[in-house]
Amino acid sequence: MEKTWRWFGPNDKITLDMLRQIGVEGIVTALHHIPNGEIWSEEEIGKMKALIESHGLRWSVVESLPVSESIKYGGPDREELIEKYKVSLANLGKAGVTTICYNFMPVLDWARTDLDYPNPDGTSNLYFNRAEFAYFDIHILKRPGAESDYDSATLRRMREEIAPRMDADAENRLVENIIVKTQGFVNGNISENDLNPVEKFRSLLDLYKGIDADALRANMAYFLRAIMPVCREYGINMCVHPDDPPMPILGLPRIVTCDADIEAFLNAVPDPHNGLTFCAGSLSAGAHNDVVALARKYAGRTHFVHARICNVMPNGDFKESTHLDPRLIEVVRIFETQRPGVPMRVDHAPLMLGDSEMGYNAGYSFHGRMLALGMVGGIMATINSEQK
Ligand code: DNO
Repeated sequence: MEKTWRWFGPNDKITLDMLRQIGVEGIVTALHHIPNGEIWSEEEIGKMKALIESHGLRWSVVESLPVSESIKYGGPDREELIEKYKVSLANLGKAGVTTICYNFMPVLDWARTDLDYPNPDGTSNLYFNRAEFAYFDIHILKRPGAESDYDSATLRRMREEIAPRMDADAENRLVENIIVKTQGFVNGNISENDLNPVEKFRSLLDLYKGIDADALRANMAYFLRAIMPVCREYGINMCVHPDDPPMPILGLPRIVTCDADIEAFLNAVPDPHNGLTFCAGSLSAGAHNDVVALARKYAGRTHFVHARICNVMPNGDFKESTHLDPRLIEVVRIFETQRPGVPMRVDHAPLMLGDSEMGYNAGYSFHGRMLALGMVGGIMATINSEQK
């Protein structure tokens, strides 16, 4: 696989020179300064490409070319937004940047309740606490009917363990973690400058009233069918990121969560340019998924790999595991042998050795990711030497 790294552009505290030193070959990035829904011009794409190449690297993957909410829920301006998306794709294609990661998650991209969960060795990890998430949904967001979306054990844990330790500060932290800090830097809907993120979030949820999983699926297929001619013309591979976590949340449908979902969107638009980002971490955050079996099944339609993995607890909480987890070793083996050149990046590695003082984006530490890339690189080298 090609060793890539998600770099957030010239404002990223991690520089391209640093990345060259640690064996990164390709860059995964986006034009983060262009608002969602606006065209990525040839000029802006050219500038980014030249900057990356001037450091001896290549622009391997766009993550993400964001799909506007209105395309997802089928709003009145969706045709116009799809046309703009097609122009951006064509401009990327002309520049030879042809692997495009996107997601089709309504309103909220990835979700975690804790960005700094302490490990016994002094490092810390991302963590998803199901009962804290229920508290956010029921008591902070106050979503009508939210309670019926949680099992009784989670509700009991929420009442007995979470509610007693919630004060205004703890509630703010939860809001920050779930809808602010994890969203802005991935061009999500809420940014650090929003004065009332919860209110804004409620109005975004309202846009999806009446949109169930089937309607969302139909909108995804509509979008994919509309862009496929451009993808064929320029050799562009679209690769949708699985939903993280892989299950419906906050009353919103999620449609890239499991084997049946993946099969459904691939079959709905059966074109090799319609593919998957195999994020082993997102898929493994659902106890229903056998991530190794999924890698085996979908390697042929995978255009981009996210190497990380989660452990799900019996209560539904999940936490990122080590990049040396045996399941991840198998996933790496599958892609390294079947799709040797496919771009791969690590993420969601621990905060360690001063990472937490650096103010890096959540999940995107430097030391933690460098160690993880070293681990995955070591697995790849071992697999290659065994094959000789
Ligand atoms: C989080 C990421 C996601 C992902 C986007 C792709 O760390 O995995 O933000 O990049 O959903 O569109």
